[in-house]
Amino acid sequence: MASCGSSYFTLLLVLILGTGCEMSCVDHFTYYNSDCVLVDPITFGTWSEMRAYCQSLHSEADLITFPTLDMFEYFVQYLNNHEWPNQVFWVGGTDEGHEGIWSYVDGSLMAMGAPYWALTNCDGINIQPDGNTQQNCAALDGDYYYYMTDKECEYQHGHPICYYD
Ligand SMILES: [Ca+2]
Ligand SMILES: [Ca+2]
Repeated sequence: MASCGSSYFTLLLVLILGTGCEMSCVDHFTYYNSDCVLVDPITFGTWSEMRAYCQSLHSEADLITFPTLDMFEYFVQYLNNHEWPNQVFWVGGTDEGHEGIWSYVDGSLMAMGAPYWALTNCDGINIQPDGNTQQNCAALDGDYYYYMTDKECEYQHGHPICYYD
């Protein structure tokens, strides 16, 4: 008969293994909280191409969305902490077809203004998005310290941040 100690140990082991199973991410994805994320600085293309790329990797994957400020700030800091040259990473947000109303690919509205969107100049007045109908896709742009910008959806050198939960 098992002692209290070994029962406790077995329970602990089950909990750990159980959590491990829930948290397994497909290839190349890593954990963010209990979800799976892939920041890919190698693959690049237009917003639509990179969205399709994410969707091809896992049935529930899509370009990343930021339901919380904590999550947004985590990824801004993550990108700024890398020593790669300034790059553009696509976010799953757009105002295509409904100019000025920015929504995520899951249908939720994007938060506007600071601290999400980048300042265009140092004057602290002009803030992204600033591209009107010319720029309808959201990105984290190294030229703006990886804060949010609107870019031309057809810009061909955006990298994907894929995400699923
Ligand atoms: Ca626009
Ligand atoms: Ca812009």
